[in-house]
Amino acid sequence: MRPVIGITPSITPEEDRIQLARGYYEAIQQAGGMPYIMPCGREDLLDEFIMHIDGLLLTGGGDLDPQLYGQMPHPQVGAITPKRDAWEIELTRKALSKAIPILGICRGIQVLAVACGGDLYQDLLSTHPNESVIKHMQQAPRWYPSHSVELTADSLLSHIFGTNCIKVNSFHHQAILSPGKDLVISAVAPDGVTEGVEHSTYPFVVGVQWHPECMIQNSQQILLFEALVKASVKN
Ligand SMILES: [Mn+2]
Repeated sequence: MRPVIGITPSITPEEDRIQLARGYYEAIQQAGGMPYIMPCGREDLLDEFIMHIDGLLLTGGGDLDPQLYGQMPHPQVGAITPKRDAWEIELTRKALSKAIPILGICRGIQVLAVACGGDLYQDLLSTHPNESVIKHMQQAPRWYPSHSVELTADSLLSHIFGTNCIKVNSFHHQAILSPGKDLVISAVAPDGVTEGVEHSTYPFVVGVQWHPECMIQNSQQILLFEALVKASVKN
């Protein structure tokens, strides 16, 4: 049986629809997993939701409410979705407490950090201390790798990719400021912006700031999904 990978969809600002880019569930299928799209639903059912999944994929989307990490909103913060924020953070904490393998993508790495008590730069161009930040909101096609990322030697990410330097796409105006308890930064852009984290004790809890699901046709990025699925196989 394929391991069941829970996937969190986006919720529209009007909160009347959920939506999910095809790339996420196609990547999970291609990697050998069974995608299970989890509605952003009742928090009192979270314990039951958790029982149905072997792994968790936190997807991209809009900005988190900065109040969740103790900041007032910067003018550059986009539309926020409080119901998704609350549900996804609680889901992440419960998954962590059960050592369920997690892959967080883009917003997902930020959810992971905030769930672990970390915080974010609300807008890289306005608030990052490095004045020469590179372009992290690329205007090239979504599959195109627009900047390099250095992976920490001997990190989980470096083992997954089999190298210490990869090229990735980039669609974010925020990034991790401090990763939170037990999350370690393991991937960094040339300007010092955090692009990847992993948990120091759980076997597979990984976040990436890029969008690997847009790159699986042309690159090694399917390896990330295969690593999640492999970690989610029940022994
Ligand atoms: Mn980037």
